Amino acid sequence: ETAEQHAAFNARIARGEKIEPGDWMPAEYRRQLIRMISQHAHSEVVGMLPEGAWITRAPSLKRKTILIAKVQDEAGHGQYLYHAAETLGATREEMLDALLAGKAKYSSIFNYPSLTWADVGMIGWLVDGAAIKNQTMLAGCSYGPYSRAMVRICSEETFHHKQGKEMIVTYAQGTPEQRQMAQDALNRWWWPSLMMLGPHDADSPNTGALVQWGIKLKTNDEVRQEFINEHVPELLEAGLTIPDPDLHQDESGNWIHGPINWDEFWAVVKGQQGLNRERLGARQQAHEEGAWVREAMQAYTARQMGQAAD
Ligand code: FAQ
Repeated sequence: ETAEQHAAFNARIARGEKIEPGDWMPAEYRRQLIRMISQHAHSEVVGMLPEGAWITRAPSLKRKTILIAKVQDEAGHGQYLYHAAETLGATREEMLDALLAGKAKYSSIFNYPSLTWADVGMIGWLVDGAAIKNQTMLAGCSYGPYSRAMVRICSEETFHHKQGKEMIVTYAQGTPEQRQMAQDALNRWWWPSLMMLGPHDADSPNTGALVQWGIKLKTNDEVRQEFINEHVPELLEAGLTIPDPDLHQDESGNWIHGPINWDEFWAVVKGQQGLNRERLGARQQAHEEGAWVREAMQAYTARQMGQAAD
């Protein structure tokens, strides 16, 4: 890598140009993108598990069809993202191996259990809400395939967000048991949703390089502030109590949260706390049970190629 190549690359970023798969890019830009996009893909796929667990127990046919569509969307998001990472030279096999071996990260949020039906609504409202804030920003990122995947994913997640909010607002105005269920779900998902947007900027080793290269257009704390400012008034309006005694609005209108338990965050990321083992076990089982599909596809491709050669 020469200084001239770096200068030309930085100039492209500064002009707001998209970097495309065949273009020259610094090895570190490629490495950072593969890291982020593959983690993101794994998150979408593992993210099917907490909600998928409730498909058979949905309270009505309407809610069940919505949930099936949502979980299926997450699988599709995983597909776009694995493809985006493949454009950078990562293979599907090495990414999946890294996930199943417990070497790859996926979002901390999916190591929390979904204990009641209200969790499905709360995941839609808060987790998709946080994901949309982060991904609307990433839709403007400098790497073309990732930014375009984000545009489509965000529009689908806007539907996920709305169905979750509609569900929770309905329960928050329902029977005392429903109100309690919605509040309990908020109590358990509020802090993990704040953590999901990553460590504070001062403790975020990757943010500097990512911002410099136009991969992240905002820092973790900036995105978290946007998420809080949008969601706090809506949750309060729904009649729910946010489980943070220190939460207050400052003079500029920002909602300021109390201290986040980062020890819990890191324990969950490292699999020392939460459902990491169960999540990876479920993925391992799905991978093994899908072996016949992969074999059938390979046999089909081999036969097609054989016919083409005839
Ligand atoms: N969980 O230096 P930073 C979704 C790691 S999709 C686990 O700040 P960065 C859709 C980080 O990897 C949700 N690990 O990192 C859905 C790094 O470790 P490394 C996923 C985390 O990359 C909804 C270390 O900490 N979205 O929810 C987490 O600059 C509903 C230091 O951190 C994406 O992946 C975490 N939460 O910023 C599906 C979006 N946070 O790799 C189903 C793309 C940080 O150096 C149902 N990713 N770490 O070993 C990003 O925007 C960024 O990667 C951040 C982290 C913002 C997540």
